[in-house]
Amino acid sequence: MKTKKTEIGTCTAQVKSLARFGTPYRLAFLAALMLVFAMVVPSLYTFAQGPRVIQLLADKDNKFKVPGQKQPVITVKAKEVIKFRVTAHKGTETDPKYPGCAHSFTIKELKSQGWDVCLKEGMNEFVLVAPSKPGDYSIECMSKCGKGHDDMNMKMTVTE
Ligand SMILES: [Cu+2]
Repeated sequence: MKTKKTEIGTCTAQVKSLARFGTPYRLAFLAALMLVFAMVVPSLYTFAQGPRVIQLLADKDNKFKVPGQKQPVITVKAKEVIKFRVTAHKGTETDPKYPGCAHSFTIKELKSQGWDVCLKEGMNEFVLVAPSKPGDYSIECMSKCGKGHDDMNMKMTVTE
């Protein structure tokens, strides 16, 4: 009995000293865990939500339009993943170089990165990644669509 009591006593003392010793580490661990959580949760949330959707109109008067805006200008973040939902309506001409396209959605310097999309009559949905270099870009229609085609463009501002 006597030995057991002593054992328990030693054990309790050990646990106590461990707890005292462990507290700052445990706090640091908890802080680190919270930090990781704070970093992971918003990105998970964004992931679950999917990319931002931008709706546009490539109209029959051969103009790009942003619903609710006077000027067709969009602002995106560098490297942002964007889901475009573009409704296209045919102009007066169709370009044999762009068969089946009412218009095109093109940024000349970013063609190799997918920024050259054929806009078919009706709804067009596609995902693109914004360039990494901030600045102003011009989205143009390259498919000759009739009167106004040469001026068929809109601005995309890329922020950091
Ligand atoms: Cu056009």
